[in-house]
Amino acid sequence: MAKKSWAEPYKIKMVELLKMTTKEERIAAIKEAGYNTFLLKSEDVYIDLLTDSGTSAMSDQQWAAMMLGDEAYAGSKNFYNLYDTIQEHYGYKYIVPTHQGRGSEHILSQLTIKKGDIVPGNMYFTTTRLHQELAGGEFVDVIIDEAHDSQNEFPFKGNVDIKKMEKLIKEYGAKKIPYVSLEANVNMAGGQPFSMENLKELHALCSKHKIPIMLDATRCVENSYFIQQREKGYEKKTVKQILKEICSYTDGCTMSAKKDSLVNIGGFFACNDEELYKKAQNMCVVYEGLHTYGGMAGRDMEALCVGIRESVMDEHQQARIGQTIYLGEKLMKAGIPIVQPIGSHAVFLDAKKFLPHVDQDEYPAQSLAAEIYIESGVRTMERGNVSAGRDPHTGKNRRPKLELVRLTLPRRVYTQAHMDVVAESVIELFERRNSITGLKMIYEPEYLRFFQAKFNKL
Ligand code: PM9
Repeated sequence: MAKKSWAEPYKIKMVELLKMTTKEERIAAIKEAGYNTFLLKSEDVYIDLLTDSGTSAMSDQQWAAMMLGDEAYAGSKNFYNLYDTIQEHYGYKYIVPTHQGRGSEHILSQLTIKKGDIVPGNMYFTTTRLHQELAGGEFVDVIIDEAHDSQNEFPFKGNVDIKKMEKLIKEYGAKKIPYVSLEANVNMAGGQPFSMENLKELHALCSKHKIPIMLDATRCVENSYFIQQREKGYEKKTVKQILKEICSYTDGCTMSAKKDSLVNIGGFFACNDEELYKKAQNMCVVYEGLHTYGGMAGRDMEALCVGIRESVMDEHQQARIGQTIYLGEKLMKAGIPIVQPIGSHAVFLDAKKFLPHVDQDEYPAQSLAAEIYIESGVRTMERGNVSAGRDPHTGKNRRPKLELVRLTLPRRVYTQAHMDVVAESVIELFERRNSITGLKMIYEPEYLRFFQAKFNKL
């Protein structure tokens, strides 16, 4: 049977004009930016696939909600609405708003991790691991091995390897493990989900050893959609039901609402433990803002309430992930090496396979992202050796197995025609890949170097 087409469950009411640049202008712009796409000016970008973070198009309902902002310093009605909305959709008892995801990671890490602790997780995320390390912990990767292989087609590459977890508990003891850091739709693995079955197994193991599971819920709605599509027994459940079930097997979460929740800024920390909640509220007033706004304006909180409701609509996820799959399949058909299966928020190019002649310490993914920009004005993001940073013990580059360039799709922003242009540009570049050289890092900041590092062409 022929595949059934889908279309976006919305129509466009307002547009933002894009600037087209010449190749010469782009060569000058990326050189000025030290071959780091984070340092480009956005007005010099044609199609911006840097990130899906804070880049969503809000709906008319969200814009209308912005007008309902109650900008009181304390006790804004938008806060109480947000509290109820998060409880309804995510199910946690206690909620502390934060300005964005890393604000909640900071709170969680500082409150729960002691020096010498071990924090197991299903692959690292840049800001998450940094906050764990700054609090004195050491992140240990317990994701299944399949996740480190870009060509492995296992449908739940975000799963935790339960054997690795058991071994870790045996080796260090449960007391040294403040929590398991469980990310939904694992970003650095290519936007790969965990299964409900795996989560239930992890929950059983962690309950036995009294180790909390703290969910990185940033893209958990997208993970829920994949469970609906791929896991037996969930075909008839709604995304909303699946999301709530996931959260019920966890003890709390950190959240960057800038992704799933369709807002340009915001986040929250949530948990079921009253003592932890009270401490988190107190940390919030030191680093984020009062515990009834946490760095968000009242209007931001109101737009977030609507965004959460829209994010769990099945048809929204079908279109959102459908667009990613559309782009991914186009690239695959042309023989471009991408991470399999195609993830939710992005298509990831395998830079090791795209540029096999460039050594990993010459940053193939960074170089490829710069070349894509030069070729087409499309901005993408490096997710490889630069993002992984240095091993704190040896000081050497971590050289992760996955050396990727992320073509990240903002939600509800670009059309299928934009995706066609992106695919054609990458395909053209692939044809002249042998002419692409590596890079030398000439400036390296201490933390999260990928944001601000600068490079020269080799
Ligand atoms: N993710 C992304 O582009 C923002 C820039 S890169 C740090 O993918 C997860 C899974 C994320 C994430 C941000 C954060 C931090 C936590 N977990 O950016 O602080 O993907 O809101 O969230 C980015 P904030």
